[in-house]
Amino acid sequence: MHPARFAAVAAALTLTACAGGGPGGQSSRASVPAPSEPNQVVIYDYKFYPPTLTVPVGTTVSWINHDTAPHTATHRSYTVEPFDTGELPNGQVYRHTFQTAGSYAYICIYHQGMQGTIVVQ
Ligand SMILES: [Cu+2]
Repeated sequence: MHPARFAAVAAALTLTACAGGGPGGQSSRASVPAPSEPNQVVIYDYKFYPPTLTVPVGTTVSWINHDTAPHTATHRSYTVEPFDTGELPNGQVYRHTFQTAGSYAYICIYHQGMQGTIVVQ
């Protein structure tokens, strides 16, 4: 339909990818927004970035939602390190401090193809 428009979008994606992680992360950017704090998982375009985050014991990990759709980061466990952001609206941040080493897989309960893992060591 509009090949010029597609070309422009592709060029913008390439440029922002090459530019790397600058400050800010405004919504006009075509690439994944930069984290707003250390050890943060960015929820963007129905994915968790990075999909696997490795941190030392005692680290506070946060999730921020940059999609207009609400998401969750949910790890159901009756024993070790349960966490659940609940419904996380756009722009909201949830934090969890990991006290136990392990590998914690989590999903978005609304979009179960969204999967991430926090590795605590
Ligand atoms: Cu989701």
